[in-house]
Amino acid sequence: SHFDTLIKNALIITAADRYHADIGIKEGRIVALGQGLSGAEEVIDAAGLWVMPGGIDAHCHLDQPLGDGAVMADDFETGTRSAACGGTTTVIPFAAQQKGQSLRAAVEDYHRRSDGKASIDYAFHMIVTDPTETVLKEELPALIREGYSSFKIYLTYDDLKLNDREVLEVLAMARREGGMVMIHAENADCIAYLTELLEAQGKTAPRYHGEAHSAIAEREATHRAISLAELIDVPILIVHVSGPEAIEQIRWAQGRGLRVYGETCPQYLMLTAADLDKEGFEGAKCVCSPPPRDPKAQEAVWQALENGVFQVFSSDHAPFRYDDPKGKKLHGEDADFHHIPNGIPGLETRLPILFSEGVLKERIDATRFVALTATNPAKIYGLYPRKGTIAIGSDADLTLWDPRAALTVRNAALHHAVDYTPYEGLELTGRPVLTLCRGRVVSRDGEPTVDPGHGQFLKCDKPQPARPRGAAKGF
Ligand code: DUC
Ligand code: ZN
Ligand code: ZN
Ligand code: ZN
Repeated sequence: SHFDTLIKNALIITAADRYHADIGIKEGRIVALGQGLSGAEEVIDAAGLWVMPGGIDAHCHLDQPLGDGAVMADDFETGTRSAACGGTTTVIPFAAQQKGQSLRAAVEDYHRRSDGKASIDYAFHMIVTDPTETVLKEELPALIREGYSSFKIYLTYDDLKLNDREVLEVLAMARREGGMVMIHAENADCIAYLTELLEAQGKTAPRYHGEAHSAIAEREATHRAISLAELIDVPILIVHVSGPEAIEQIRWAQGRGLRVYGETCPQYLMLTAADLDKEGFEGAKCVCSPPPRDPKAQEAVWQALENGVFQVFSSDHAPFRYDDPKGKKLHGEDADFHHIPNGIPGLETRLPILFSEGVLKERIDATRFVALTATNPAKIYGLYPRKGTIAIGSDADLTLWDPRAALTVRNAALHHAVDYTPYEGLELTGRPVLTLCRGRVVSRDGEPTVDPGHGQFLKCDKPQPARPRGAAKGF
């Protein structure tokens, strides 16, 4: 027959439009949008459901070996399965360079880790920690052209951070080659100073992580990243923005016409510093960097989602088990806060949280939900229009939402390998009931339906949003 799969009676919502139509799928792609379509092997009735582009989680960590002995619970199998059950059809985790390692070796390592294991499609951002002459002149330019067109750099963490001169060199290379630079913006010396001060006062509980990672340190590094990027005339994206201080810097830059993009994550909407201050060591379950702040910061993050300061909403899934000497309890339950691995899980809860708390509570509209969770990340990371929209010729990556279904978050019902969720007991409305990746159903009613290996590696184009503003300046 005409189509492999036909989705009937859909309320289609994209970043731009909302309309009723049927969706015809053949060989993994959308080949028809129209009313009264017929003739398919399989017909899915979407009456009463909202059909949106499958989510793109453009910031998550899977199977990353870490310096200090902590190990990640999720690999590409459990991580992508969990993402699929939460309505996501593409993830962009990291291929992290270790100091002294060639970037090429890092990328090959992550291909070995992911080959044949993913349920949904994936690309990689590189993490550049050692910008040697070879990396800047040869490896990065070649890899950017080969489909690894974005990478992250850090302004903090001893084993990851770049100094300002290195940042400038990296930005100049990105400008020449058309790569998208993601920046973790926190001031390393401020954090080290505050950490030592707190420790000297015996303030070592998880809650002090929040004080050491001051919003002022985040604001300063955000401003510095913006200034360095302006000097070079190259776009950047500030990742995991936690509150109003950094938001103001990004809005200021955008107001001056700079191509500065921003990303935030569910934890900055749903958690506060009070969650780091729970009984005993429980606060460790919410230790991430930057840390969750206060209710006023949550409100500022909502506003920046609503008014367009942020383009991207990602999970920053960083999977460390709680009850595990190689996880959050790496150095024991009475360990100083600064020995607790930074990061929390969230691949499967990202979309349901924003759908329930954002769309259904009318803080953002449904088209902005799609823009933040699929279309913008596809554009910013060079996957559009193959990914991130519902259009003829695009991959049939679709999430069917029941906007009336109730969903209580329970770790026991999630599919990651982490032994907790920071959102245990959270009551949400709306849930993804069917998720298709290239036309294949990858999850149904929150359960996986596909074997590992369905997911394909995606090469990313040089993103249009990474283009500099001005004419070439001879960098
Ligand atoms: N940065 C991340 O991108 N993820 C987890 C922790 C961190 O600091
Ligand atoms: Zn980071
Ligand atoms: Zn991260
Ligand atoms: Zn210490």
